[in-house]
Amino acid sequence: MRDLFRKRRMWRRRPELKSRYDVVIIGGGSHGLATAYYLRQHGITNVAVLDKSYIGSGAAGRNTTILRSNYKTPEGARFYDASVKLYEGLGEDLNFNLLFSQCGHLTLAHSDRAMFVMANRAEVNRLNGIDSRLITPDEVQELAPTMYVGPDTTYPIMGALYHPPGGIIRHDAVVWGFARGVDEGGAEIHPYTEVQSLERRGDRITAVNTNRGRIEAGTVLNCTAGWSTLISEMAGVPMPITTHILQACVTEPVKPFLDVVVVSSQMHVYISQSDRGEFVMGSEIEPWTTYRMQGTLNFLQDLTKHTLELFPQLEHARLLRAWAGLCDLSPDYSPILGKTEVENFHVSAGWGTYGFKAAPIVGRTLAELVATERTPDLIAPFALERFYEDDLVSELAAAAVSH
Ligand code: PYC
Repeated sequence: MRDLFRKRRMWRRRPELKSRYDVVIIGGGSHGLATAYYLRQHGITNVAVLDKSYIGSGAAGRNTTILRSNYKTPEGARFYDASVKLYEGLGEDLNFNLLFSQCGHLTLAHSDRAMFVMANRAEVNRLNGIDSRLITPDEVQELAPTMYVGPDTTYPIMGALYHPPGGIIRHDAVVWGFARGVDEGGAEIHPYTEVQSLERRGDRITAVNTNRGRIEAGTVLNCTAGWSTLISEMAGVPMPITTHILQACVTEPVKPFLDVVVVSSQMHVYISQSDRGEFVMGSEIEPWTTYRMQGTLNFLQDLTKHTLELFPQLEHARLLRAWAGLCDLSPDYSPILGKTEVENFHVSAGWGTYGFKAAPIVGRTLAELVATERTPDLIAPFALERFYEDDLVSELAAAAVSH
């Protein structure tokens, strides 16, 4: 039968799995693909990236595209700063237009307590060389002249944490750019390949069983975000993670009138305007644990109510689509990254609502870990062991939402 597909699109179709790879990466989202991409820099190319669905179908395709590094802990701020810096050069690296717009990021403060927390974050950020400062309501208005900042609102604006390098990027371009780079480098991308079990002998994973056959593996990486606990269970590595849904939605395109990312953790919203003119808006995680990615009416009601308080101009804008994604939340809201008690099974998990921002630096550091068998300093604080040693990295209250 004639092949209906061009021989080569962004990445090649790989009809069969080999019987063995040096590295098997479970999860074909931004983290898994980035890791495969950077492994090539260490000369490791006998690599398979497996995804149970299409590439970028999980958290990489369900976020609100925001990048920033204005975290609360020095460990978090340094780590995400390295990620933003990699993102700054990523379009050129991948030779792929990622539409990265460093339009700036505003976290609104509506109370004395919030002002105190923002001042604290600004200090931590600046001590780590990150451009981040507290600004007044007048400056907020200057940066977002179309936003309603009047006093007669439920949540008057007392100031904001302003983070100029923050912004938005085209999320699916990040996935496609990494995937094309992975393919060019010789690694294999296998969508629709679901991991069903892992074979473990002693302290090592020896094979990965999929719906398309059995693969022997030198190293196995779990980069599956919302499903990370299920894959880790297969390795006999329990994870202190709960899984929740996070919802977002987008309006029809309207004329450009917002050129900064606006976040309010008290109003539970983060809002930006895409290059196409759509307003992209997201909210809180839902408090219950679930894998059911179904949207709720409460979400739409609360989100649109608060968005209209800030942008009454959107009163007649129609919503085009809404979606939900899975968030794997760790107890201290920092990621769980690197080695586990199983020698050749490493994880990128526990990202909560922060995962997409971290993709390039996760890829680079995990690739280094695989190649050298040493944990890079930047990710050492995020080891799974911290929960056994009581050495937490609390990013509580540093999200765009109120967790
Ligand atoms: O923490 O920047 C953030 C974020 C964006 C969307 C959800 N969380």
